[in-house]
Amino acid sequence: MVAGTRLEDFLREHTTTDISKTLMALARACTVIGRMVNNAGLSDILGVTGTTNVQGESQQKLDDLSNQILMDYLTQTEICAGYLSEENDDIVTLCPTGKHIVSIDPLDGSSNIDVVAPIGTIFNVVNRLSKQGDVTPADFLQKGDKTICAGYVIYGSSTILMFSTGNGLHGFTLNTSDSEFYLSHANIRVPEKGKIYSINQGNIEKFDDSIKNFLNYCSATDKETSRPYSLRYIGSMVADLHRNFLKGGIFIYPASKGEAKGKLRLLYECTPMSSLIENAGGKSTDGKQRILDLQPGEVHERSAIFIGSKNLVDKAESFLKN
Ligand code: P6P
Repeated sequence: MVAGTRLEDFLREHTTTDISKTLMALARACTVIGRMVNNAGLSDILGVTGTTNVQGESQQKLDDLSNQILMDYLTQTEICAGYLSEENDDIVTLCPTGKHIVSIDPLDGSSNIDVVAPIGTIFNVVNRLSKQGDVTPADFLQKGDKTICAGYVIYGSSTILMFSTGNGLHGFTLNTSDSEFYLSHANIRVPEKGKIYSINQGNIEKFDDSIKNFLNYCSATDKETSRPYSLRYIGSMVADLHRNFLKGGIFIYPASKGEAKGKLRLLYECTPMSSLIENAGGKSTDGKQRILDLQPGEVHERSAIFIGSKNLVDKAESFLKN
């Protein structure tokens, strides 16, 4: 793998034509979204549309626009049969004769748009189970192990596409002068011994005692294990996980009082990130089970998540068992 390889050339060499078409459509859609995000402050698209999504969250105008752009680009591939999005109440059939099922969070962390914190698009691709015609819920309710391609695009100080098709985790950086993505991070391996923990500490009173005990472990002084670890939490899953992928660490969004299965969505947040972390040598569970082994029951289902460096996920789980 040669640094600087153009995305389209990399995909031609390392994956199938169908996955290449779906990934290129996602990359081109996210290039358009990235430009909108970078210019959000300049045009009257900040603020809310006055509508709310299935999560009951006020929809930022960029959420809506990003969702529509992704559907348009994926429809043009004629490969993408079905589409599930945090911004749509129900599943959508895009191409009745297509093969791929795409689950997406079009603009994760969008509440950070106005404060210019990094945000991103998260996606997961599986093959449809139904033969053709309208997609069915069963096409989407597949275990994460069936993922054929997962990834995200982070819109930050640079725009980076990170993805895996099952053979390692690779990062491509957008060259804004020619709008092409170039290989910048080949075969990423998440450091096994992380020293960063990411969690919304403000919710500590809602956490189970075992989580509180693990947080005390992270903040205790112990030279041998390089503690205290550093608490880093941006409140944007893509940004927190991108840092932890590169530097090591653990991201936790646990179940808590009032959020029985945590906040994050299984099919288009937890599953794609878990597929990526495992392809980079890390680990991801719901505290008990491997995320990619979970059987989804409904498309907007939530899951607790403990994801990152293997040693830290193992350590966190050891507290949960006590
Ligand atoms: P909290 C953003 O709204 C998001 O879905 C993730 O990107 C992020 O990790 C999480 O929610 C933050 O949630 O409850 O800590 O604000």
